[in-house]
Amino acid sequence: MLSQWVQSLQQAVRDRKARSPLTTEVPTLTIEQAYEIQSAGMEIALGAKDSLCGYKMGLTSRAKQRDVNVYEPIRGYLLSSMEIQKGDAVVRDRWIHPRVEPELAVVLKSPLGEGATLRDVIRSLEFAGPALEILDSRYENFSFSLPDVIADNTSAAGFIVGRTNWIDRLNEIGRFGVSIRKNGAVERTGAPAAVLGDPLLSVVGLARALGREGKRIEAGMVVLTGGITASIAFEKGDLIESLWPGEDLSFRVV
Ligand code: 0L1
Ligand code: MG
Repeated sequence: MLSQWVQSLQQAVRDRKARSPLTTEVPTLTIEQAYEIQSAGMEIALGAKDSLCGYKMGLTSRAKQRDVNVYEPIRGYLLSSMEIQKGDAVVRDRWIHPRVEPELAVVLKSPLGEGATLRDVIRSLEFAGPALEILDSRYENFSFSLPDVIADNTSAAGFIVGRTNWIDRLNEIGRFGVSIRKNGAVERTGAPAAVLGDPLLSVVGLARALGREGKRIEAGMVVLTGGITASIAFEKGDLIESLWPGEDLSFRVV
């Protein structure tokens, strides 16, 4: 019964054409059903030879929650096909109406799941550094309710991870400033502490949520901890720059 909604969201990705929120047709859609739709979408991608390379948390900062008027942290999956290498051009026409936001990315050296604690996350850290997430809601005008955005894999579309590793500066990471410029003008500023007060708590929440489903964050997977600021729309020709301590993570849109 849910499969038609899975197909419809996949179709929106393929056609690069936004649709109305699922809840306009299924007002009773539950959070559990929305995660089922998300998982079924992932299985289709994996069956089409893509691979799971990590997970993302979303709506973990007030700035992001206000941006889309949804006030609940959510989680989604990251596919290898979504990763863009630093320095590569970003092709606007891959997506419907893309936006970008700064995030702290984390990679663990040992798996974490059910019952994970902040101390476990700190002990397991291999990498904590700058990243950009590209979002592309499959809904018109990025307008959706909580079950809609969960079913749509939390608008996941792309991501770029930087090279700077801050694991020796864990006490400071929350206060690291990031600014995002579009075509030279500063559009957003923020700091990772905007994410739940400590973005590593986002990793704890993700590990526990996956654990409840018998899954884990595997070693080597990328975890995006959630947007620090509201996202910014971009178009062909734009230059997006994110300035972090020790690294500029930027791209030109072609
Ligand atoms: O932080 C996030 O990645 C939230 C994604 C879902 C909402 C949106 O499309 O901005
Ligand atoms: Mg995000």
